[in-house]
Amino acid sequence: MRRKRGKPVPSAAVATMTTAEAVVETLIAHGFGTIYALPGVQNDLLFEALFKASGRLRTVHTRHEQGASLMALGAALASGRPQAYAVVPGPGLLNSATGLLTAYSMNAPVLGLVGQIPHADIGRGLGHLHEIRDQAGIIRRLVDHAALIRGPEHASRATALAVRAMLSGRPGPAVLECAIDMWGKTGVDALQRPLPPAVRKIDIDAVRKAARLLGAAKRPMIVCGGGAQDASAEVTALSAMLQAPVLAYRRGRGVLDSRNPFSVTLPLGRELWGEADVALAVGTRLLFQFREWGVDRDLTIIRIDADAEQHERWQRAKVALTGDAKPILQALLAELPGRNARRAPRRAEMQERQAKWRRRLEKIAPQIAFLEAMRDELPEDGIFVDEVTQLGFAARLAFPVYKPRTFLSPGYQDPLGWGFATALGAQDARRDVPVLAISGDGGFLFTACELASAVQHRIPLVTVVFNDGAFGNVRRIQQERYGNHLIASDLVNPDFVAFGESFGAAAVRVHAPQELRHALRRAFAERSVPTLIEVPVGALPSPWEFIHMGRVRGR
Ligand SMILES: Cc1ncc(C[n+]2csc(CCOP(=O)(O)OP(=O)(O)O)c2C)c(N)n1
Ligand SMILES: [Mg+2]
Repeated sequence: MRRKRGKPVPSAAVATMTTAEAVVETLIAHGFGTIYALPGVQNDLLFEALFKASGRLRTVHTRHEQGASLMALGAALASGRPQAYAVVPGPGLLNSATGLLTAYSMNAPVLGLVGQIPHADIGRGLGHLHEIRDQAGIIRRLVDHAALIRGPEHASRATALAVRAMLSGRPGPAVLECAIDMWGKTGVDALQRPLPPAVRKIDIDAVRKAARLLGAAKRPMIVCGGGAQDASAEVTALSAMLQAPVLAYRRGRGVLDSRNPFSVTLPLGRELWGEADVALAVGTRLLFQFREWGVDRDLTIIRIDADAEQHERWQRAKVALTGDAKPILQALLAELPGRNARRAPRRAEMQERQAKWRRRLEKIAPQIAFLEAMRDELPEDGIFVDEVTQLGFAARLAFPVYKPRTFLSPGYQDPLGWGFATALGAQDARRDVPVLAISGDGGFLFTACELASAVQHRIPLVTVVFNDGAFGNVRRIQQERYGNHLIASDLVNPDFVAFGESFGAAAVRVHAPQELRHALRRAFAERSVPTLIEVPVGALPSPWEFIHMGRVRGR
């Protein structure tokens, strides 16, 4: 008799399995191919299980737990698949917290396996190694789904439930805790097959209403966030049908190819927001729009979001569709043709307006010249990972992105150090395409210890460090707003070339965009070891006037 999908599968082999082995087998059954991890005594038996399964599940160890969680995040973002990491409790968990927090803000499916003190002593405050008060409580503040593995019979199902939770509704990270004396216990009764994620039925009446509103709109516009990354074809078709510009700033870049003149980023996007009569928001918080640009009665907002609660934040949308963007947009595309007004082509207008903003962005020409060199050398499907640095701010505005999931920019967390470590995970998960990370001298050293992991695990990431000898962004603010009261913003740096070479990476220093071009060409052709390229720069012109531009509606 065939078992129904989702039912536990008992087998004779599981009887001798440990809790750890059940977790590992369940991860493998869910398609996990790698775990990013840093060992310690609480998890010794988990690593013993990973050792035995090493032909089927790779363990990539890092030098700091922040590296482990960020690498898992980068792998999840680049592959579009859930990824896992494992760390010890207490400091291990806290060291990994930036990655978890960023995964939460980016709705990325990252599973943390976190050790615990002896099961019976949890909560007793006895002072076990790495004990932390109310670890479960701390975890519950960081993720929506968390569980303590209570015994071998619970391990496989707990793992499957965590993976399902990560992929249901608004995706996001999850954590499983397991005590030092629980990993090795036997008594597994069955392995849990993957449980299908919860899928919402599409509200077809709401889709028809959205189609009517969009079809009648005079100046429709689409705004994409990270939730639109898997709906590129649909957004592209809808943009053409409606002659609607598609705005993406960070997480939504690449959904509509930048070579399409309807693909816009911030300054032009804000201008178009001020003119739009109907806006379709796809998987975005609409943060700039609500917080800075304004809304009014002349603008009808239609939202598609995986999270029903998102519709209630700021103000309720006229039409609120909850679920995955792709099938909802497919339904919308099917409903629209009969309702769509005849539309004059806007291509020439969009080309002209793009050209006007390109000229205005010449204010940040030094950054743009470096971005052009990087874009020209990075293949079309190569992945660019930004960072909170001058070149990162410019990239969010002006780096052309051709494909979904090829521009990784953290959401609202913007944690320094994310770039290098996250890019390592992206490059590890997507060995088939080159990955390019950029950092400032400040951000790079947050996670630079992972150069050792890059060399050890042969991850051929190319990293460009723009070195201005400062927390440049902070320094500029101190100069411009606080009467040049410079404090805690100057940096004494290592020799980055010697630093990179000492790890066994290829390292080079270049000064001009043209030199950067050649260095990148060599690095992408070689790809046998990680490459570090240092670019010494002076103070760069401020991009902020193109980012925080103020209200355009609802004055
Ligand atoms: C974890 C974290 N701590 C502090 C900050 C605040 N911060 C934002 S930009 C910045 C300076 C960045 O310096 P650098 O990486 O050298 O880039 P630059 O601005 O010089 O190009 C700081 C300290 C942050 N974003 N993240
Ligand atoms: Mg700097």
